[in-house]
Amino acid sequence: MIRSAFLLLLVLAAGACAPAARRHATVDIGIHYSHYSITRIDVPAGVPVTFTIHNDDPIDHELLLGDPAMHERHRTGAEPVHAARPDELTIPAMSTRTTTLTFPVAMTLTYMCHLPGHEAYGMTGVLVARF
Ligand SMILES: [Cu+2]
Repeated sequence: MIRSAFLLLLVLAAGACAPAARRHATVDIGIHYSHYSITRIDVPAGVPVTFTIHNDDPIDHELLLGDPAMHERHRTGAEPVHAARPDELTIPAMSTRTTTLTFPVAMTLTYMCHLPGHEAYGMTGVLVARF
């Protein structure tokens, strides 16, 4: 009886120690004076991560997340607005957008705004997903 109670406590303790962040993570990003509020984001891999991006500027911005090849395509791309893909967002002036992404493996990506001059001005950051 004592032994089974001990095992039950172990099971309960294991459940209590499972971090909530492993089931779903959230990230808040501000945009002000054409800069992201954070330039490095660490997220857990393998769970949904919801990003909420607030644009406090009176002009539109973007948050495009991807690898170097993806960013190179967008530097010379012709899409004026991004709305159809969860990793490519246009955040209109004075507004908030949310998106949820799951990173299936450990990876390092960059995010940036590809509106003319914004990357060079510093609208870029690094996202690291790992288990
Ligand atoms: Cu921008």
